[in-house]
Order: sequence, then C-alpha cells, then structure tokens
Amino acid sequence: MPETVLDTFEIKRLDILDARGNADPALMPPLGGAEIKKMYEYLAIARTFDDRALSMQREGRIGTYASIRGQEASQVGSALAFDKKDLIFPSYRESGVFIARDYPLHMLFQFWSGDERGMKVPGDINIFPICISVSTHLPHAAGAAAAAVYKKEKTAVAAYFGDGATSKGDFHEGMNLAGVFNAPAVFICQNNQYAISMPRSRQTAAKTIAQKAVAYGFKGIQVDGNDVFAVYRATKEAVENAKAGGGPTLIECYTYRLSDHTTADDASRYRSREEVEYWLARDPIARLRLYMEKQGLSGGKYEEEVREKAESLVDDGIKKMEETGPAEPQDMFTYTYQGPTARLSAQIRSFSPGAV
Ligand SMILES: Cc1ncc(C[n+]2csc(CCOP(=O)(O)OP(=O)(O)O)c2C)c(N)n1
Repeated sequence: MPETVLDTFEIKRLDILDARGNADPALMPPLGGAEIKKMYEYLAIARTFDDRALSMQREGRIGTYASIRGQEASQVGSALAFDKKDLIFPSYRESGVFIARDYPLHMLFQFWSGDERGMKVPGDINIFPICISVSTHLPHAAGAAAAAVYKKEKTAVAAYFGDGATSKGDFHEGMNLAGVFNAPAVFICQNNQYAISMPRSRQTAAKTIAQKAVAYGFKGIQVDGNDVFAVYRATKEAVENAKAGGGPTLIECYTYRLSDHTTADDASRYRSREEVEYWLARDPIARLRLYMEKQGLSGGKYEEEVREKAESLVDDGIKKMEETGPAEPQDMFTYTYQGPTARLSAQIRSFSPGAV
C-alpha cells in the first residue's frame, strides 16, 4: 500500500523598496548604479509611451488601448531579469515588457492602431505576439518550456497575465503541465485588483494568487508589484531556479491599474476615488526616483535628460508609425500562424476571392 503523503506550505511576500524610497539593504538585489539607472530609464519610457498612447487614442490616431499605468515596475522589473534568449509570452497589457526588451516603439503603436505588422516580431527579440484572448497563451508557454527541457536548452519561458486570467481553464492547464514536466516556466501574474470591473475578491476565494502554485507542486511568491527591486529579485531567482532544473515559479505581482481597463472603459463607475488615491501614493516610478535621489544616482540634469530622451524616443515611434501607411485588411491574418489554416483561408477568400 502506498504511504499517505502530506505536505505543509507557506506563501512568502517580498518587499524591498517602500513608497518613501527606502530600500532594505539586506534584500537588495546586486544591481550597480548603471543598472538601476537603466531600469529607471525603461520605466520612464514605459510611462511616456503609455501617456502618449492614451492621448493618441483620444485623438483618433490609434484604436483601443490597454494602459499599464501603475504596473510599470511589475513589467520592467520582471522583464529585465530574463536573458535575451529567454522566451516571453505576453498578454495585451504588457507595453512595459516589450519596451524593456527594446521592441521597436513604432511597431507597438502599429499594433494598437490595428495594424498587425506591428506584431511581426523582429528575429532577435524573443517575445511572442500580444495575446488578446485571456490566458490562452499559458499552455503555449508551458509547452515551450517543456520543449526547452526536451531539447536540453537552458531557456526560461515567461507568461504574463492578470488576476482574471487565473479563473480560466487555460491557467490550470498551463500551470499543471509546467509542474508535471518540471518545465523552466515563470508565470507572472500582475494582480492589478480588477478584471475589467470584476474585483479580485470575486475572482477567487483564495487569500493570495501566489498560493495557487502549491496545488501544481511548485513555488509561489507574492511581491510588491510597485517595487521594482522586489519584482526583479523574485523574477531573477525564478529564472535561475528554472534554468538549474528547479522547475516553474508563480510570481504574484501585487499592484494596481491606475487607468481604466482600456480606453473603452470608465473605471470611475466601479471603484472609488479614495482607492485610486491610495495607490497613487504608491506609484512605482516615484519611489524609485526618491531612492535614486537618496543614493545620489540622479541630480543635476539627469531627470530632465531622461524625460527628454523618453519623449523623443516615443515621438520618433509615433512619427515612424504614421509614415508607414495603412495596412492591408488581410494583414490581420498574416502574422498569427506560419501559414493560414483552412478556416482562415476560407474567411480570406470570402472577402477577397482568389487571395489564398
Ligand atoms: C477568452 C477571453 N474572454 C474574455 C475576454 C474579454 N476580456 C478582455 S480583458 C478581460 C479581463 C481580464 O482581466 P485580467 O486577467 O485580470 O487582466 P487585466 O486586463 O486586468 O490586465 C476580459 C474578460 C477576452 N479577451 N478573452
């Protein structure tokens, strides 16, 4: 008779940098001044990109856009912890991840203006196209991670998703598959407290999202998602553990979406001003700025230079996107699969006979 096996579990939370810009030296990841500055510069580009994308949508120059305001540290901090050859599977709210991977900004703007050429990912950037359908990319990420084991490659694979995505079957399938195959997957859940208007409390009865990892046999950790150092450190450890054969990790970045769900939403209909103000006081970029001031890493013209550089990069991206010219309607079918499936071919023929 097999013995009964029981286990005990604990979910940890990692906080390093507080809202006043003080970092716990015992927990600080080993980052030099130049690396911290680089982090800050990516955060600044991400915020500028986001601001401009929102204005561009209001001006009718791009389509519906999903803002990342408030979630920049969760995105930039985690993305910088991966090596260039690691694979990333993003959802639609990951502009900061794309930016930290040096994705061409004009292509991001193209995507958000409905031009699928923007997701023709350059060969040297290991990121998959944006996945709009909630959590369907999680099994893909788990599969890619299992494939890395099979091919004996030292590659970690990231999947990014929201708290709402954890209610889908795909989340279970991806997590379960990754656990069973001991795959080098890092599941990064940005718990921004809402899935459109659905609060996190209606998403799961569990106290944390991180604890869901326990059921799949691997580590789960909650981090302050507005603390770029905590996010970076937890992700770096997960990546190293994955590559050393230690299997997957689920990281819950506890954060907040400061903007509407998308430009098609009005968040003031389902959340209070006090709640938003609580989170505004915990802004991820402002706290890194305070830290850098205290450490003597900024000062002089640094702030101004960072802002000017971010604005000029984003403006160049917009200019290049607008100069590219409109896409062909059938482009929307072109960049998803290696070649069109039979069903897609039939759809394309229905509006453009003889096209496929
Ligand atoms: C399969 C699927 N069902 C429904 C939707 C519509 N939808 C878009 S975003 C969203 C909420 C997702 O919330 P969450 O996973 O928490 O991510 P967030 O948008 O907060 O980043 C829903 C239901 C979708 N895109 N895909």
